Parts: sequence; C-alpha cells; structure tokens
Amino acid sequence: MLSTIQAGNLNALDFINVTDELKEIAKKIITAERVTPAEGIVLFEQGELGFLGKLADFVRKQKNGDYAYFIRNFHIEPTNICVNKCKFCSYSHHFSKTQWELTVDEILDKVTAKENNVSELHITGAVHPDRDIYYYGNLLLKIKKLRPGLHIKAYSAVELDYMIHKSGLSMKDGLQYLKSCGLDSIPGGGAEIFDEKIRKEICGMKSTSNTWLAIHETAHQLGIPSNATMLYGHKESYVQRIDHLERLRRLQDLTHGFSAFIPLKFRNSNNEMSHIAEVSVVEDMKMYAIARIYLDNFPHLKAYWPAVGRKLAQVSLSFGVDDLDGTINDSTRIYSLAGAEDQSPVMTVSEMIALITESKRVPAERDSLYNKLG
Ligand code: V47
Ligand code: SF4
Repeated sequence: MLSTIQAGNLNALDFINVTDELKEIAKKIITAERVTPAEGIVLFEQGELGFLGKLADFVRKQKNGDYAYFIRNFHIEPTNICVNKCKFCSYSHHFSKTQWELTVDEILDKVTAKENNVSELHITGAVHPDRDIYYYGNLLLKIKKLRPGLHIKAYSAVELDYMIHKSGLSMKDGLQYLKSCGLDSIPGGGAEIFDEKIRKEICGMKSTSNTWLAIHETAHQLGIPSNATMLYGHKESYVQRIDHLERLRRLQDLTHGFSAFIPLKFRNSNNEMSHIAEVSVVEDMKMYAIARIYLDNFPHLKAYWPAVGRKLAQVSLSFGVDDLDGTINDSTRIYSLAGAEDQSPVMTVSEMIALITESKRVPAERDSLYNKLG
C-alpha cells in the first residue's frame, strides 16, 4: 500500500488523484526500483506535470542533495562546413547565411584570450570534409601546451566517426590517439533520436545509432567519460523517446561512463523542419522529469540553458535537473541560429548563482568531472 510509504517529503497525499497504475509506478520510484519501458510510456501518456515533478525532484534529491552545478566554460566551433545535411540543423553552411572555417592560429588565439579561471573548453562543430584525425589531434596538443590545466571536452561521436573512419584507424586506436593528444571527455551531441526510422527521416546521412553507441562504449572502456543527449519535440513518439532512454540506460549499466544526460529541445527557426511547431513548456518539463526518473544510473541531468533559455532552465531545477552547464561566454552559435531566446549566450557566475539560489538550491561550481570547486 502506498500509504505506508513515506520517503523524504513525498507521501501518499501527493498521489490522491492519480490512477492505480500510476500509484504503483510511483511506489517503485520512491523505493528505488527501476521503471520498465512500458511504465516509462505510461508516465509520458498519463503522468500529470505536478505528479512527475514531485517524483523527479525526489530522485534528484536522492542523487545530488540540494546542489545545482555549473561550470566556467567556453565553446569553440571550428567550422560549420558539413558533409551532412540534417534537416533540423540551422547551423551548417547549407542553411546558415554565414560560413566559417577557423585556422589553428585563430582557435589558439581564442584559447589564449580566456581568463585563467575557466575550467572547460567544449569543442564541437560541423563535419568538415577535409579535416582528418591528425588535424584534430594536433589541435588538442597545441591547446594543451598553451593551457595544460584546461579540460578539453571535444568532438561529438559523429565528428569522431568521420575523422577516425577517414584515417583508416580502428575506433579504439583512433580514440586512444586522441586521448594521448589531450582529449579528456566527449560531449553528448549527435545522438539525436536512436529510432532508426525517424533518424533516417531527419538526419539520414549521419552516423547510425549503433555507431554513436559503439563510440561512447569504446571511449568509456578507454577511460574517456562522455555525455549523452536526445533531440526531442519534433517527429518522435513517446515510445521512441523511451527507446532512446532505454538504449542509454543499458549502455550505462555496462560501462558507467556517462556523466550527464541532456535533453535538447528541437528549435524550429531557419531549418528544413521549421514547419514543425516547438513543443510546450509542459512537454519540456515532462521530458526532464521522466529522463530523471528513467535514467536511474545517470548521475546528472543537465538543462543546457542556451538551448531552452535561462528562465526555463531555472524552472527545470524543480523537475529533476541538477546541472545548468556553464557560463558559455557567447561562444556558441548552434542555438542562436536555431531561434533560441539568447542570441548572445553569456551568463556571469553571479547571475548563475542568483538563478540557482532563487530556486532554493545550493550553487556549486564544478569541474568537468563534477568535483566541487572552492
Ligand atoms: O547533436 C542542432 C543539437 C547538438 C538543433 O555534452 C539542435 O555537455 C535543437 O550536443 N534544435 C549539439 N537542437 C550540441 C550538444 C551539446 C550542447 C551542450 C552541451 C553538451 C554536452 C552537448 O545540438 C546536436 C543536435 O542534437 N541541435 N540543431 C535545433 N535546431
Ligand atoms: Fe552537420 Fe551537425 Fe548540422 Fe548535422 S547537425 S548538418 S552533422 S553540423
């Protein structure tokens, strides 16, 4: 009986107006029992936002206490010239009105210009036809020489697939080579949606879902941690969202190499899918909450504020999120080109702290491996 279960500040009163099926799922969640794929779909189809929020908040608190993390970071996007043509992309040279290809010296100048207290550099961009693994390896070596203490989170699995394939190296040797040059971790991009049918429709030229998963698995085996993302709110169904989460949860059971999951809301400006309306805020918060509940083996759930806007990111702290990414410092264009609210995303540390404190969470500056700093 649910009424006998009390955990944290959750109790039976929170579940008065829900069906027996949802009550049973809630009972599993508060006793740390894993939710099945079928139950995940029920949560999406029947779970009302307040109910899901309470459960996700409970799970968040169990995992991360009241901390809400952030990092001092910046991005470098070396190029937007791309061999692929994803329909949701507003960023590549196919759809954007601008085109760029930074030289190594231009990239190094950007690194040199950053303040000394920045902890992480995130490098990702388009899949350039002519750049090979040795170009990217040398870039890592040069950045590390300039700033040995900077954590480099670089190259999505899609970029890695292309550069490793082009070099003729095996996946393991390619990743090992990049690690030896200074690759510290891998960002979560390129996952999009694993369902093969929808993936083919929206980004058919991209690496397959199995390749994305195999690259992350191999990286984890080599001691390279990574993140995972999911592009949601376009053509995918709830069944396909749960399938995506399920494939990630299974891989995480094997490797424990993922640090954070980042749901990425589809933004519809300036791309070939602009006719698809963006989903509501209710749908966004349900996505965060169910991701937090379902991915019981992922330590962190991140709201990437340049994608959803700082107000929504703040609200997400009550729906399972414990990490708001970082200060960014106006260094990324992926979301400004796709129509996000912040056209020049910059958040100062004091703005980040104020935003977190207002949500009654404890701000914690972190490094890339979620160690608290200061
Ligand atoms: O894979 C591209 C997404 C991703 C759109 O690991 C879009 O810490 C919505 O993965 N609407 C790249 N999304 C960004 C990414 C990321 C960002 C921040 C932190 C981390 C991390 C990873 O951006 C792509 C794609 O899924 N994307 N266009 C769009 N129109
Ligand atoms: Fe290229 Fe990435 Fe855009 Fe796809 S999402 S077209 S791989 S830049």
